[in-house]
Amino acid sequence: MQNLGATRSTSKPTHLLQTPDTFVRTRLPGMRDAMAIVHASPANGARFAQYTAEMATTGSLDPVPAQRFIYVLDGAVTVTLSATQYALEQGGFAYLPQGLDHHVVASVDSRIEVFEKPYLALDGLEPPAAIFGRESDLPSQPLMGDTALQVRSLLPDTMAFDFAVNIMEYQPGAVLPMVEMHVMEHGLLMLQGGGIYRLDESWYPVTAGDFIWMAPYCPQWFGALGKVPAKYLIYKDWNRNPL
Ligand code: UGY
Ligand code: MN
Repeated sequence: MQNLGATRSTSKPTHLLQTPDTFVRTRLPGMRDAMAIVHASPANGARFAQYTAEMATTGSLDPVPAQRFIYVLDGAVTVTLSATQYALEQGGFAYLPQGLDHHVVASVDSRIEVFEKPYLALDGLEPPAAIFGRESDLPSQPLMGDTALQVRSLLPDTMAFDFAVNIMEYQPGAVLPMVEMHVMEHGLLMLQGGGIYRLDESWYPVTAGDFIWMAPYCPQWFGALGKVPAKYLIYKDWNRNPL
């Protein structure tokens, strides 16, 4: 049917909902045979960058002057650090510290979620080293005692990290136990299922493939709907002085 100009996507000062029908691809410096859908960046008020990189087989990403976290959505990539290669498949992830020379190369046609943020050093703390892992190898914890809402932290919970990337999984009908309002900002990609996201004074139906950015202090709440668990990948800045 002809496009009639309707979409669930919306851009507000406190939040952004970006649905796949509005995705526009762009090339970024250091990308070969790959395109980016940039979801969040300083252009919309975020203090980090988040994009989905769609990579053809042998397509690659060069390092950027920031920390980088990647999560494999589909396909498989190899991360090369000087002499060592790390293979990541769906659900695999890597934390790559700022200044670490590395290359990300797609072994097959792949989609990866990329987060980039300038590192905020803390006096007396060694910056973190590179980390490679797999979502399925990590334990999950119930959120505030609710076993129907499980949180998996992909990065260690230490002050050396100035951001976190977590996976939150809600059984159908599970809800965030409170409306949150906090200093941290979020970048969120719906991986599976769906539900209703409250952002500020609006309630949005959301589903797998949608992206949400939440500014600091944006009131937020989620309730899972449907027959499969709802699952999202969520970034937040933290562990640093708010001044
Ligand atoms: O970590 C968080 O702040 C998380 N509970 N927020 C959210 O799911 N919107
Ligand atoms: Mn939150």
